[in-house]
Amino acid sequence: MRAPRLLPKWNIMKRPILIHPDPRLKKFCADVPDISDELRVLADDMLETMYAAPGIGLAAPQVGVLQRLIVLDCVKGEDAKPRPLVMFNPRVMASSDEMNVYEEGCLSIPDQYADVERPEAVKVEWLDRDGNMRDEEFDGLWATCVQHEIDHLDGKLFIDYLKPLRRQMITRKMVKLKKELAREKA
Ligand code: K1U
Ligand code: ZN
Repeated sequence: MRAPRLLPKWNIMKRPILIHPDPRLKKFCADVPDISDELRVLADDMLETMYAAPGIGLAAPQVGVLQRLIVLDCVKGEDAKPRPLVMFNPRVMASSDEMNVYEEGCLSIPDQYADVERPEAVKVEWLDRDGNMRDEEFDGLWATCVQHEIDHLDGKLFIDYLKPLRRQMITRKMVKLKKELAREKA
């Protein structure tokens, strides 16, 4: 299944989303030592930014914060009840042997999609916004999304799974897009 066209609405974003290539998207992020009110505000801002984009996930480095925080909500359908998840220091504790291919997109790589193979199901452990340890097993789109977001915390993008030529082509397109956006802003 292909995700809808991704062109973030720059002017109404609570936190602007960094576009690849950007050195901050390649950095390994540090664990969050304590969950402060400032981090809870960041998590709320990230959820607002994700829903506005629209997207199904967002990682802190995508808004320029190099800490281990992700948000996601993969509930499908406009009438369905949202399920916003905030995960501090998320860790994959176990992965299924069974694999799944999904055509992924990324809010930091607008309008580019590619098939990526990942474990079909993962067990993830994290700290919630109140500092409680949580764990859950995810499958399907939730599993794909949580793995994509945790990759962001390790400085890894979905294009890093592609052959070098395809990755270079996408990167060149993004360099061009960033130049166009900078010209529009000037
Ligand atoms: O991390 C990100 O950049 C967010 C990304 C998450 C993701 C998408 C697809 C597979 C794995 C992870 C997105 O949300 S891209 C937007 C998107 O997929 C979507 C947007 C609106 C409705 C449905 C999907
Ligand atoms: Zn992404």
